[in-house]
Amino acid sequence: MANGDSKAWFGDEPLEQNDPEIYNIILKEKDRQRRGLELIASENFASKAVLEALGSCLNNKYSEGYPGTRYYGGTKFIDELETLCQNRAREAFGLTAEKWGVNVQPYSGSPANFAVYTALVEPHGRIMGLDLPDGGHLSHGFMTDKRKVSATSIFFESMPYKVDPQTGLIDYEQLQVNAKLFHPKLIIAGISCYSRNLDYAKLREIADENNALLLADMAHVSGLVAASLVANPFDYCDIVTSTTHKTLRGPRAGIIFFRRGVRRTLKNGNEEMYNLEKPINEAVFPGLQGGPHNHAIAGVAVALKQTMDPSFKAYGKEVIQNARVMAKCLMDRGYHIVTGGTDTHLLLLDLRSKGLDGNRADKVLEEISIACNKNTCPGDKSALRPSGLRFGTPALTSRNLKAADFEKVVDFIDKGISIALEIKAASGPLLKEFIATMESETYQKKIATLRDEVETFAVKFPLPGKDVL
Ligand code: DSN
Repeated sequence: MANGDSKAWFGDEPLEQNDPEIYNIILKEKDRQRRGLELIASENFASKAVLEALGSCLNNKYSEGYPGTRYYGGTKFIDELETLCQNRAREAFGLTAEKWGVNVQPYSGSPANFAVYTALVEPHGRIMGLDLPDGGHLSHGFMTDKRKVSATSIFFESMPYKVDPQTGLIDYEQLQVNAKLFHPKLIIAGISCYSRNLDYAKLREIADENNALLLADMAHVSGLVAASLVANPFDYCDIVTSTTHKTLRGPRAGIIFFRRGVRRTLKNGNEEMYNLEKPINEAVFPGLQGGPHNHAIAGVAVALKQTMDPSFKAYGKEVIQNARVMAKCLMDRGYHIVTGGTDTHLLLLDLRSKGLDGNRADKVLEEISIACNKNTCPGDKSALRPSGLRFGTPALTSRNLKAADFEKVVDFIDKGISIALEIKAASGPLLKEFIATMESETYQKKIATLRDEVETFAVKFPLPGKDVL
């Protein structure tokens, strides 16, 4: 705040003057996003309209409770906002209020999942999700033989299911056998790194055999579900959670859909009704959260409206096509893609056949301004020594890169991996030795030349929302 400027006390100074340190960090990050190629499968660029909603006065308002039943005054417009967001959420996924309720208050995907477990599974009750090294998500109950890593595995008993190490495809048969022994209360159909459609019908069958609930965590693919381009979890699942910032292209937030009405008809002819709404709403608030983030809810509502525009379906189609182009181009260059391709926005490159690993490849790609993440591949023994790289196309497709541009992106990746292989051959066996060699003058020169090429290419594609800080 400027000395002696009484106006500053009212918070009217722009960020640039009020806090140049933070302002400059934001500018540097924005420049990094502009110059680089963002291939992290869970990231995207939210639109200007979403960013404006996020930066609005809605940030200021507390509104603990739900529309019509708040614990604070002044919530007339917040009620209007949250109700509109709920209705748009149902509309975006083709759902009716008769069959589906929705909670738009979760702060993000992990809290949304934890709220569902808290609501529906008793403490130390049993759940089954895809194991993290096999492409599942931390919040689905990850633990190792040494440590319960995710709080989900501390407060609930988690038995994972796996992919077949040969094909990389989910081993539904083994899950079916294990479920009969483990008797889970809840089965989770969700992924963080699995490039194929989930077989929700099979998962429903397994859940029914065990009288278990079926939760889909569609975080990665929710935009593609809204665009009707991948398998639809709503056809089979009791509960569906999602983040809103991945393929959905909204702000960072979470959402929970839950079924209403008749669950099933019992043998005696009576109908069993779903009882999900009250426990889930109470688990979110007051169970786990306080006031909803109303600026985020506004951003979610804006993003949901955008998904209903025909242009969003076109965007989703390109996201998938671009991922397929990347997978094909990489395979044409002799790389191994787990499962042999993709049905979605992401692909998993297994570097074992090239004699490289995710840690080393990821380090060099970051140096050449390509952001992706190291990832375990089927059969990997440790999440700390992953063999692969996960790539996703939602962010760059939002920057309007087309199929031919993704061929160029693969060319950059291939060149980066070649440099990583050279560095590996010239360095000792430890990662720190690899990094020391990478930082030597010889390799820094090569890296700088390639980084210039990547950045010259990337800046040709404007960032959505570029006018918002
Ligand atoms: N971190 C996200 C991902 O990369 O899949 C999920 O939370």
